[in-house]
Amino acid sequence: MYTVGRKNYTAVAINTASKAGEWIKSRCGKHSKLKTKLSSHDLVTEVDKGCETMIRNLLQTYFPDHSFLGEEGVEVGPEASVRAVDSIQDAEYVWIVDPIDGTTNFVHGFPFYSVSIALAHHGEVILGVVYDPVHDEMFVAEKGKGAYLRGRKIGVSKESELSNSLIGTGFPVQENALTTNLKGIQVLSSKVRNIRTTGSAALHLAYVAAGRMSGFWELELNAWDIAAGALLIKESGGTVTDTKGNPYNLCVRNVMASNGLIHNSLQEELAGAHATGF
Ligand code: 2AM
Ligand code: CA
Ligand code: CA
Ligand code: CA
Repeated sequence: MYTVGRKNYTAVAINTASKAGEWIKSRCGKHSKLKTKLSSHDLVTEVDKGCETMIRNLLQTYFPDHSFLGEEGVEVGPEASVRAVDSIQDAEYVWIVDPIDGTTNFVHGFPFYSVSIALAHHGEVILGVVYDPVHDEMFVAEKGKGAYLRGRKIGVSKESELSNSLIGTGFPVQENALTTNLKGIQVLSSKVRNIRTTGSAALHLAYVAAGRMSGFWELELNAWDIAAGALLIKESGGTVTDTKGNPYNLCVRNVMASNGLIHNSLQEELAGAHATGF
């Protein structure tokens, strides 16, 4: 358990994710107010907002001095997201929260979404929790202490060949990024065993950490989609970078994560797809 002084950050994060997850599961398919953000592909419900408020209130009860960055508290659009992440880079402690990662699935009653809660210390993620309430899977990582699922240590896959690798990605909402990613999918699909896209980036990262997939990449994500999952990847023995291979930090939007063994191959194939007009 990650403890500083007498404060047990990990226990609070797990309890908070658990409560939030139970609540969103009970509301799945029953939301009332559906709104769109940037386009009809980008949805938000009152449950996203209510869940974020619940998480924020719980965390602030325990840690009133900590900063908070949650998806629903940030103006819509990439520029505002980048500004919001910039503004918390230097905070001593900041909780980075996605109340529902996979809102489209949640809205459609497709049982695959998660709560993502990370704690960063001076810009470095030190705690990450991704909770899938449908399957009751709580993925937990603490800096330097490994990654766990239901109390058991998890590790990345040992696959070293792209051709034997199951890989995850997503369909970005922004048109340019979508066009780019479709080229990446086209190039990769003949090189890997198969590609999955589940609609929750945080769960994709958790699945790579648990060895259920060997790699994942996605474009134009935000810090709240990636932060907890990035620590899960590191602590399970994997590698997390941007799609150019630069080390992960909170500003990374084009993310690439893997078991480490296929990282270079994955990056080279994606770079090749870029070169052909990505
Ligand atoms: P969300 O469900 O929290 O919105 C699916 O490919 C991933 O893309 C999910 O993590 C999803 O998060 C995210 N996503 C959905 N709409 C997005 C948008 N407009 N910009 C960036 N990411 C988005
Ligand atoms: Ca969203
Ligand atoms: Ca998200
Ligand atoms: Ca969300």
